[in-house]
Amino acid sequence: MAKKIYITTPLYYVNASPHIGHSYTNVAADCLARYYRQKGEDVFFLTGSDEHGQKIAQAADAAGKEPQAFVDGVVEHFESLWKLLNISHDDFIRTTQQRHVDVVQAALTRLKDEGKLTREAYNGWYCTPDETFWTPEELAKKTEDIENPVCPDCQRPLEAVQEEGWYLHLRESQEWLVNFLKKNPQWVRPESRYNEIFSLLKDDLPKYLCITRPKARVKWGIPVPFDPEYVTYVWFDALLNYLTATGYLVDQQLFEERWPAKMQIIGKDILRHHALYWPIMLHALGIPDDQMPECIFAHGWWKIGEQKMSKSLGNIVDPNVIVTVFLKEQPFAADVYRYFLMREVNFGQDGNFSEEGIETRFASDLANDLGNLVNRTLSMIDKYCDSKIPAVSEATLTDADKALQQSATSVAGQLDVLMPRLEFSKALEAIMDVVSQANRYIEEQMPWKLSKAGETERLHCVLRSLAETLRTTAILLTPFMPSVTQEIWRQLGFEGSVPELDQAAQWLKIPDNQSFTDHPVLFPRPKS
Ligand code: ME8
Repeated sequence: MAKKIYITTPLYYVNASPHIGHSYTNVAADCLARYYRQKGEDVFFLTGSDEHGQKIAQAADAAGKEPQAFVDGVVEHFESLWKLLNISHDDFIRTTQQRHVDVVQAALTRLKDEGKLTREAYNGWYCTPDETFWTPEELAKKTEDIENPVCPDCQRPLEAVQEEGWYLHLRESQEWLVNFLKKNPQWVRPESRYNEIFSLLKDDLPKYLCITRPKARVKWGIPVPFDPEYVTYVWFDALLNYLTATGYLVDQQLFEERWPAKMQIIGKDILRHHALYWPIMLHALGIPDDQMPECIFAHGWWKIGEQKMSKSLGNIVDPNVIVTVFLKEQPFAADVYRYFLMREVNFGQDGNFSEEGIETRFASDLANDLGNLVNRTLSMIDKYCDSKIPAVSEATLTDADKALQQSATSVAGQLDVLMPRLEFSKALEAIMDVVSQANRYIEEQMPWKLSKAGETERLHCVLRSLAETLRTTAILLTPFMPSVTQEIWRQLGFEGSVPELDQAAQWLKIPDNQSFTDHPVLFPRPKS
């Protein structure tokens, strides 16, 4: 049985259309999934939509629609964006699907039967935009105005809640979680987020997590199977999706193939839910420590100016507009956008999003560096070698050729260190350094002079070294820009798909005299 590399993204609320923040997480997860596939691994990459809860019910109401019809409409915007951005997920889970409802209800029943749930009266506060409970004790630590408190996370007004419900013990598992985190210092990444969770655990956790909402107030949720007055709290419902998609409680063989998750990528806004509630839920469900997800990675925020971009602040940027309008002159607009997101900021840190930022990055890295290298190399082989990639003998390679070879062939090994750590920007930097080196090599070797001087053997060596650099670069860039690299592959005269990553550690692998045909410009400069 082949063990899968299981990668997840959050399930986005379908109360409104997706924005660049959502696309960021999915592009990152996609680059990771494609990297592992290109390493020959079996990957299971999951994304989806979070469709229950008060916030969705309110949005449906405002749109004058029934919740199910409303989410059915919004979810299409997410699915079409993932298509546009070439997101290669293996499954798209919707929390309203029957397969998920069944698992949530079975998990609730199991917890109840094992005495892990209690029915209690609750007195606290609720943030509907975040769908998050706050106890009076938690708020007292974080806010001065205890009469009219705002949400410590998003600063929006809280709603007082006094009702009965079903509760999962949190504090009972606190010691277990602290020990688990101590034993697994890589469990939350980056390190700053691990420290954040660890310091939260220095204080007592709330005694309980309320995992239900009374039907009298919130109808749109998964019915609690043993208590008809309640529906399931939307976060308890949504987090369980990561189990549903593995076949949990339904198909043991599938479950063993897919679970545990290798990498769960989220934004830092939902760290508490994933690094406190989620492991405690799994622990309560009897998932052993060595079957916990391997890593929760919480990335930073894209900001507009100094503000976080979010639906409620009304400063959202639509990725469809960036790709189809702002980058409309680009034949590989989605790849340009993907490159910008992954290169611009170190994954984990915040970044500022702007069209000028894309323009600058595009001009320097893609048009001037990569596009130029492909175009110059293939044009020179057209001119000097009749569009056939020249043969060379290894013995004739000079130190300069070998230096280029050495740089290009060593990047695959660097990726094996950087990609599992989600250091996307550094990985791209390492690849693009080779591209810059190759452009400098052209200036130094001056193939046009070699041609004029009739130094054919040396000319062939230089042009072949450049073509080999393109071959290697195409392989290395594939997780990030799958369409561009497939086109470079075609332009080099290859048939079929870009091969596995270990091929990027090899040199002189283009068949001698391989011919190619057209090579249109990959990154045309915008008409001003
Ligand atoms: O929280 N910058 O869904 P959501 C970067 N349904 N990433 C951002 C971002 C920004 N400005 N804004 C959003 C939910 N994101 C729950 C999740 S999971 C079981 C349930 C991304 O629609 C980032 O990944 O509010 C963040 O964690 C997620 O969108 C929140 O999406």
